[in-house]
Amino acid sequence: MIVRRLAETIGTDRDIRADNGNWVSRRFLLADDGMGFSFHETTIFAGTETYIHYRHHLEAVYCVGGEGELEDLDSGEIHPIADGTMYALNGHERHLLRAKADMRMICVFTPPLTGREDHGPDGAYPPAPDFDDATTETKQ
Ligand code: 9YT
Repeated sequence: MIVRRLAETIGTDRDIRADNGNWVSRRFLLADDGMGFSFHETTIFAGTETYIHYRHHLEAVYCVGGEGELEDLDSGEIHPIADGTMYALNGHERHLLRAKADMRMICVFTPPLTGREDHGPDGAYPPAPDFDDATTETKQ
């Protein structure tokens, strides 16, 4: 069994701040925990806009605080985000996250992040080389 508390992750290598200052993410579970997914609490800071495109991962996100919007750049749809909203990127959608108030997001990735990733200039993480799963197929 694994038990971790948010306070214990602060200041460790599981506590990641984006280079652009838009978000901070605490990675409770990573690939080497052996769960088959990774599990994060990410805060997207008020007033920021972040471009994201996870070419190699599927992600589900559940907002538990704050307010903002999600723009699906593939469909053009804009979705309000607030406490109680879940979205799942089941099609590697390119998207923008805009926060009006700090948004607390609980996130799950498959394949799991290893912990070394930062968003590249293309808004994606690199592929997970050791994870053999059809869901990792890329969309360029
Ligand atoms: C909201 C969102 O997409 N969070 C992703 C996780 C975070 N960017 C991280 O831990 O790198």
